Amino acid sequence: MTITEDRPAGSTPTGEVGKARRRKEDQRLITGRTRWTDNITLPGMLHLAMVRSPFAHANIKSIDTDEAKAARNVVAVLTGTDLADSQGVNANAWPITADQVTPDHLPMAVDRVACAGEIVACVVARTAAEARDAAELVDVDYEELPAVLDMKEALKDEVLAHPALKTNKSAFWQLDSKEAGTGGDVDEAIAKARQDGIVVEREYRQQRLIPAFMEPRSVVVDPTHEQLTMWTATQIPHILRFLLAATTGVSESKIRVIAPDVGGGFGGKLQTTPEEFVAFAVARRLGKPVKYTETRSESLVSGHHGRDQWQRLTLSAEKDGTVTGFKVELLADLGAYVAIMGGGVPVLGAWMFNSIYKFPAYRFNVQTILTNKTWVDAYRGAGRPEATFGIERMMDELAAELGVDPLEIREKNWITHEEFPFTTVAGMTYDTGNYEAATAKAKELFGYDELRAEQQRRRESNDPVQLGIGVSTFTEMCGLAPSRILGSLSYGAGGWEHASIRMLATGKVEVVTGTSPHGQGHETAWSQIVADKLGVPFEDVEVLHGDTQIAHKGLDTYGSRSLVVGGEAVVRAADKVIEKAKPIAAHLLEASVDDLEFKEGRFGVRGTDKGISMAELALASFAAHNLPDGIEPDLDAHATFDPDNFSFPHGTHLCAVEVDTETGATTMRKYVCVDDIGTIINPLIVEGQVHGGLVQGIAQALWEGAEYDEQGTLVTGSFVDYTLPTAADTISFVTDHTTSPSTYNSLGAKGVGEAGTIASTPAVVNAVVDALRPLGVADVTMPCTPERVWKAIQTGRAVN
Ligand code: MCN
Repeated sequence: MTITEDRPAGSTPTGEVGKARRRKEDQRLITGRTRWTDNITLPGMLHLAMVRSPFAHANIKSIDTDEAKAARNVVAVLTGTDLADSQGVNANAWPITADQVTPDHLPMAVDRVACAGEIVACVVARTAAEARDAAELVDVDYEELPAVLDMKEALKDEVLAHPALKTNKSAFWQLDSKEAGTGGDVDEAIAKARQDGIVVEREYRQQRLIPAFMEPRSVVVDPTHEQLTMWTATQIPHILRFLLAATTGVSESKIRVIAPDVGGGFGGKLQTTPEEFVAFAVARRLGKPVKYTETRSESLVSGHHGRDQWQRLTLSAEKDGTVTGFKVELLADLGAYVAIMGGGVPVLGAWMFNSIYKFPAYRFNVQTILTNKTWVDAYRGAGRPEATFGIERMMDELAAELGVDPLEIREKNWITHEEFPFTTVAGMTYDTGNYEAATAKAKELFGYDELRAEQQRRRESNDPVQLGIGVSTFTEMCGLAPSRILGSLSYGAGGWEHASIRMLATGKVEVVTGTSPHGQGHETAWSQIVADKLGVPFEDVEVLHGDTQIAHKGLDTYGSRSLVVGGEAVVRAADKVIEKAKPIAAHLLEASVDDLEFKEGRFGVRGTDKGISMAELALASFAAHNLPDGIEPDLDAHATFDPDNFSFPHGTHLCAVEVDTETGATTMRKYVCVDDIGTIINPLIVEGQVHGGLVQGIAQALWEGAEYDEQGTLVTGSFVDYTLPTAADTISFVTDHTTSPSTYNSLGAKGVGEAGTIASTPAVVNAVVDALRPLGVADVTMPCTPERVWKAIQTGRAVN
């Protein structure tokens, strides 16, 4: 898409919303003029290093800390036993069923470790290097225990990840359309299709991924004042403060959590981490500030992982391709512990596997499993990429079985634009969308018919380099949000967001948001919203965030929620500012409130040229010597927004790849995506979000994957083995939009932060499989490395 500084038709008079503003935060972020957590230095600050288990499962028989304690500049060496009464319990707060089996997750293990990388001791020294060196001297005597690493093996409960729990099964969760009254009987639909229709059954693997943000996780804790202050590279300062208080007994009012500028998260900083809890406990114990910054290897092994599912999928259809039922059975590996949203992430699939389609019967269930691997939680898209992958692979398989074009099968089954609002077979009501429009635009930009013709030519000439065309449509539920719905999904989670607007005496505006950006550009987008609402210059708006002392209420940033929930809270706070300013304006203009109109930052008296600006009103309110009786000298306003529903962006992605059938190498040829995210606040930010998301989704399809050996050691423990994409690996994307405004917020916006990741993985895998179909290949296991593609060609089946 070509992005211009012009505002689109229909945007507000001051024209900020819709403008491709460069991000105001970027100057400081990319010139190093900011303080990342690791740059923070406090007087007398000590440094922490962690001693981690090399074993996937072991009893800790003894820990000898003498040599480490005697090392140069070491102040303390502490074990889980030493911190037993003060370390808290890490984030087991949100189970998905009342009977979920949940192992206690102590930040530092006491007598047993359940995965490699778990912390067993920590060293506190005057410098980070000395702490790390001394950590090598801690001698831990382990008794190795049998480890269960494969989730299908774990189901048998023969080897237990946590023997005391007596099972590896954590929770079973099901949604059945017949039971819920949202659709028919899926078993009947499948049985009928076996008689006179078609049934497609497949099993897919969603490999384990590792969120790889640019800034490693880092935490500083200062206990030297009455209030404990924690700076941490987190996405969730507010949730973290709540969980620290709830599990350590320290009052919330005595804890201040600051997320300074944070260098990316992608869901990987959406955890309360053991390291944060250990740093908190150690600082309190020693009464001194402490800092811990992880190494990249530590990040890979013990930051949480994402995805990791087996999907058994059964799709039934009539012979003309009309789907009659869809059954989804998932196994989801939680790893060794239930992370904060670990149980909830796969459950999100319940509402997403049916995607943009009007299936008449549906059943989704998931069994979550404990194994002796690193714990799993949200990674960009969380639950929705997995679901989109499953259904979009199945739609392609159905098309292939029926010998029709994959777009035709989708068109036959999707919700048409006249049918909105539409309540799906999973019980979710989508408000707006236009799948036809997005697909038509994508087809045109892609040159679909021409590429199909080229594919045909190559097939006919037995070209060793085959062309594959991959289709993926998607919708997602984002803007994590409606507290009532989230409450039914997991015990305890809410989804509102808070904003305050402070009118300063000079007419400048401070916006305090409960969202906690870590690369998404909220300072810019929120400034655009407020500039338009209050009619003040964009440059006059300052956005404050990520400090629980300043933004005392908030639920932070994840789930592409910030704009549609937090941005709308900002809108509502601005509306309140205007309402508060109105009587003051009427008083100063000697007019009746009813005769005033507010336009482009000024209250005017209808039918006259008399008016007063927001800046003048801010000063008048500050001076306070000429206010109407009973009016407070204060224009500040607060708002909390909890929407009635999620937002449902959608889109159509088309991908062309060239697969060398002699080497198995895949090369991207063309990628087109047309997303519909309702009103766009800042097209430049959105473009960046889409590009980043696409690269992550494509990387899952082609390159990334966490692998363990038989002992439970992460063999992809560095970027040498864990293949992150670089700019050189991708091509120039063609992006565009259609617009179906959301009805669940006044901006009409839908979230975008995860869209690219959700749709791109199946688009690429569908393209790879499409290239190979004439060779008898119907699946390639992700990541589709040259080796796997080559083996699939040789064997005619997906090979791990
Ligand atoms: N936006 C817009 N118009 C829309 C929708 C969004 O202009 N219709 C803008 C918003 O104003 C915001 C940005 O796009 O500046 C993303 O908005 P939103 O979709 O609300 O997503 P969040 O801000 O809540 O960000 C979370 C999302 C998630 S879940 C992951 S994972 C992710 C992502 O954002 N991680 C990121 N994008 C990331 N980008 C960076 N640089 N780093 C990460 O870690």
